[in-house]
Amino acid sequence: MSNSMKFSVANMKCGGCVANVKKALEGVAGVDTVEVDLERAEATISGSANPGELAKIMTAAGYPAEVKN
Ligand SMILES: [Cu+2]
Repeated sequence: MSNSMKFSVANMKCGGCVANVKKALEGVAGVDTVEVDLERAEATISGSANPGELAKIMTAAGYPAEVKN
C-alpha cells in the first residue's frame, strides 16, 4: 500500500539541497517517489515507509523535517 506523506523541510536553500534531500531518501525501504518543493519548503513522499522515520532521515541529512497534517 502506498501513502502520500507531506513534510515541512527546513534549511533547503538551493537545488543542491533539494538533491541532497532526495539522495538521503533514495533506496530507503518503503519509499516509492519523492517530490521536493524548494519554495514551499516541502517534501511529498509516497510509499509505505513510516513518516516519523523519514523525518528523522531528512533531519539527519541536515534538513530538519516534520510531518505535516
Ligand atoms: Cu543548497
